[in-house]
Amino acid sequence: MRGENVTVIAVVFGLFLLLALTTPFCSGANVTYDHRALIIDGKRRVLISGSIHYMRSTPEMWPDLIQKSKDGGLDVIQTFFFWNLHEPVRGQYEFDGRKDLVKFVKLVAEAGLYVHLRIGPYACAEWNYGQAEMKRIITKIVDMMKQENLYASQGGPIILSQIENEYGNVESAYGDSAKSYINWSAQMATSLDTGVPWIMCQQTDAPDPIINSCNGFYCDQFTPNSNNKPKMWTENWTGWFSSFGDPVSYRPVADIAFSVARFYQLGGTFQNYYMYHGGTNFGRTSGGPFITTSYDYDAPIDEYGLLRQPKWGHLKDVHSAIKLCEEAIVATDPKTTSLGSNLEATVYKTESGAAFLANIGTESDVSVNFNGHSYHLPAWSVSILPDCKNVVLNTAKVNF
Ligand SMILES: *[C@@H]1O[C@H](CO)[C@@H](O)[C@H](O)[C@H]1NC(C)=O
Ligand SMILES: *[C@@H]1O[C@H](CO)[C@@H](O)[C@H](O)[C@H]1NC(C)=O
Ligand SMILES: CC(=O)N[C@H]1CO[C@H](CO)[C@@H](O)[C@@H]1O
Repeated sequence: MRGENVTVIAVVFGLFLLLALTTPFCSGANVTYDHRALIIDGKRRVLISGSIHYMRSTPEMWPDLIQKSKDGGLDVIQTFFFWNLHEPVRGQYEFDGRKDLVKFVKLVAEAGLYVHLRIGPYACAEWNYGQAEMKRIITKIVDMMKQENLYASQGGPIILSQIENEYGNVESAYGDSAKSYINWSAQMATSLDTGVPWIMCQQTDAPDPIINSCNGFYCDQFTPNSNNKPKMWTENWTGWFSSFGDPVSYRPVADIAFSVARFYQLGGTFQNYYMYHGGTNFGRTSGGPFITTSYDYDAPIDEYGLLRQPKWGHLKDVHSAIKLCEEAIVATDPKTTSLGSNLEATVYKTESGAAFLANIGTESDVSVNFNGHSYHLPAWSVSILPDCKNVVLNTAKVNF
């Protein structure tokens, strides 16, 4: 009798253990990549991402900001992890209120979006913190995400991580030691076994399997350092931060729309707005010198969480148009031909097909012939033709 009970308990316990161990993996997503795109559960994806730094808004604002991002056509929310915010004194960690990274990531998951977590730990400023400390904090944050099952491989929303940040911009100053540092960072990150790809941005020598990605106002001419890696754009600047004494920066939506359409036209499959919501530098967190407390960035969602029109709305339309081309974009490499001076036609030749017509001249509007039809292309604009024939959107025509 006793023996039987013990057996039953052991069997039940064993079943639970088996469930607990296997469930996250059964429900998890398999994120890999190839030459064309990130691959989620066997399917290449065209993804549109936007930056929201959790601590630059209040937790009360998060659900609304995330929903507005989803409504605006985003698939992914990207955020940095800010080390000095969470560990003001060595070994004393703070993850409450605006610092509640886990809560933020979970809210993004609840909205059905993915997360790109740029752990760094370097976010921006010209130094790094030494490798022992770096390994300690990266491991801590990765473990924290794993414990909450937040990686896609565990059923969570995180499909990408980032190690380091724009180190390539300063690398030449450090010679060979820079190379070994980058090799070490790549190995250390990969060894943490997150089950999702890592990227390094602005790092042309990022070692395999780390994907090197582009930051900038335009990234259409960028190519990754291996034919096995997809073309990814981690920071497309929607505006710029503000400094006391300088004019506030604005970037017209037609120009952002042009840069985004050009990126997908020329083979890109992942693009991120930096920022989609800029927010506020609370307390004494604004960087120097003379950066303002507003981190509005002229972003599609303004500092207060309100939609900035026509920016938000026009980009939403651009996202819908690009998504109509998704199947063609991920299926094949683009073929671009010249239609005249400053005029480029790109075709993704598949059964359905998709085409992009660009006028990269800044002076005049032009009429072009493509596949026997005539199209009007305003200066500095891209037309998107998901069926290779009908224009669903031209980036210069802002209908708001
Ligand atoms: C994950 O996907 C890749 C390619 O898409 C495939 O080769 C691999 O077998 C998959 N792994 C699992 C565990 O399903
Ligand atoms: C870094 O790794 C690459 C291969 O990934 C190797 O060719 C190179 O020699 C390494 N450099 C240093 C300084 O360790
Ligand atoms: C990193 C990068 O691509 N930076 C570029 C961003 O855009 C400005 C203005 O077009 C360029 O000057 C930078 O080189």
